[in-house]
Amino acid sequence: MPKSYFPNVKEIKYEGPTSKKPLAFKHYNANEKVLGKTMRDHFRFAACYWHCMKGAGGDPFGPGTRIMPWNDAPDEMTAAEQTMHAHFEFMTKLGVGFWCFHDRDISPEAGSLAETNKRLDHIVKLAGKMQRDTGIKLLWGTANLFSHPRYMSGAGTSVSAKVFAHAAAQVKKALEVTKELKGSGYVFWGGREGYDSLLNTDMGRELDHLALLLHMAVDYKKKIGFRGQFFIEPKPKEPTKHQYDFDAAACHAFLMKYDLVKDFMLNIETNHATLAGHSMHHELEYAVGNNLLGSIDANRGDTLIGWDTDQFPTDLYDCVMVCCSLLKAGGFKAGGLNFDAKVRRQSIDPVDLFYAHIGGMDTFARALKIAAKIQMDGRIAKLTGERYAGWSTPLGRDIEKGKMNLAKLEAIALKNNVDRAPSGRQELFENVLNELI
Ligand code: XUL
Ligand code: CO
Repeated sequence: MPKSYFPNVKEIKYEGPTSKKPLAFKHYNANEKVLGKTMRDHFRFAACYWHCMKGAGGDPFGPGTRIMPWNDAPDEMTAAEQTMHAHFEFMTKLGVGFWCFHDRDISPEAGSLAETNKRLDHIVKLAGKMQRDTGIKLLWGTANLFSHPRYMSGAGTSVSAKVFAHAAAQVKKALEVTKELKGSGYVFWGGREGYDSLLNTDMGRELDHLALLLHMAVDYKKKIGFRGQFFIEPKPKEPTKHQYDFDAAACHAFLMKYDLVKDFMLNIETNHATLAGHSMHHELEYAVGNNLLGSIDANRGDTLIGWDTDQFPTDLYDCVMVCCSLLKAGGFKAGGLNFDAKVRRQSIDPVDLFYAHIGGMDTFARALKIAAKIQMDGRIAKLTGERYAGWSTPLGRDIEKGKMNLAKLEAIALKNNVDRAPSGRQELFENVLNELI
C-alpha cells in the first residue's frame, strides 16, 4: 500500500441537499443529467497542481503556513514524486476527472536546462502511470515562464534574446510532455508579458516578439502532431503593472492582428476578469460571441482586497451567470472548469483542500441546474427579444441586411418623431432571475 496523504478522508460521495456531512456533495452528482448531459461532462472539473499541492499559503507579508506532508522527503525529487502521488490521491477521493500543471510545479529546476528536462521526463513518466492507474486525464499543461529571475522582464517579451530562446526551449519541452500525457489543451498565461514602466519599454517590439513565440508554438504543435487546443489566458496586471493579454477583447485583437485567431481559444479566469474591471459574465459573453470560449479557470476575488486572491468560487449568483454563458456556448469541447483557486492562508490542514473543492463543485452544480431552469423557463430570453422587437420591423430588417445608408435613414427620421426606446426593464429581469434562483 502506498502512503496516504489524506488518511482520514474517504471517497467523497453525493448525499443530496439534506446531508449535513462536511465531506459529502450536496448538489454535485456526477452522473445526474442536466439538459441531457451528465454534470461530469458539463463541467470537466480539474484540480490544479500549483495551488493544491505547491501553494504553501504565503502572501506578500509572510511565508507559507500550510501543513503539506508530501513535502516531507530527503531530497527534492523524492518530494516531487510524493507530491504527484498526493495529487492523484486527492483527485481520486474528490472525484475530479482532470488536472492541470506548470512544468516547474511537477518537477523542480536543476542546474542546467538539460538536467531540468531529464528530471521533468522522470516525473512525467510517473504522472503518465498515475493517469493510467486512476483514469484521471490532463486538461492542460503549461510552462512557468514567470517565476524564475531570468523572466523578470518577461519571456516572449523579454528585452533579452537569450531569455527568449530559453522560454522557447521551455515551451517546446512543455508541449512535448503535454502531448505525452495526452493533454486536452495547452495554456499560455503571460505572467510577465507586459511592463512596469513605459519609459523603458518598446511595446510594439515586445508584442511582435510574443506573436513570434506563439507562431513557433503553433508550428511545433503541428510538427509533433499534438492535437490539443491552445488557450490564451487573459489577465490585466499582477505581477506586471500592465499585462498585454489584458482581457478577452485585447487578446482577441492581438490574435487577429498576428493571424493567430484560428489557432487559439481563451481560458477565462474569474479573478482576472474582475481585476480588469469586468464581470466574469462580461468576459465569457465576449468570448462566446466571438467563438473564443475554450476553458475556464474558476475562482473569485474579494472586493475589499486589491489583488488576485484566487478564492474558491462560492458566489451562487456569479456561478449562475457563468453556467448561462457556458450553456450558450454549447458547453466545453477541449476545455473544462479548472479550479485555479487556493485555500486561505489560515486553512492549513490537508482536509481544507477537500472542503474548498466540494464547495466549488456544489456551487457550480446548483448554478448549472438554475441556468438550465432559466433556459427552460424562457422568460429572460423572451423579455430580451422584446426589447429588440423594433429590429424585426421592415425598417430594422432593412438596416440589418445592409440595405440602408445615412441619407435613406435621414429621410425616415425626418418623417418619424422618435421619442425614446422601449424600457430596459432591468428590475423586472432581476426579479425573474431571483425567482428562478
Ligand atoms: C495566474 C494564473 C496562472 C495560469 C496558468 O494568475 O491564473 O496560474 O492559470 O499559468
Ligand atoms: Co489561471
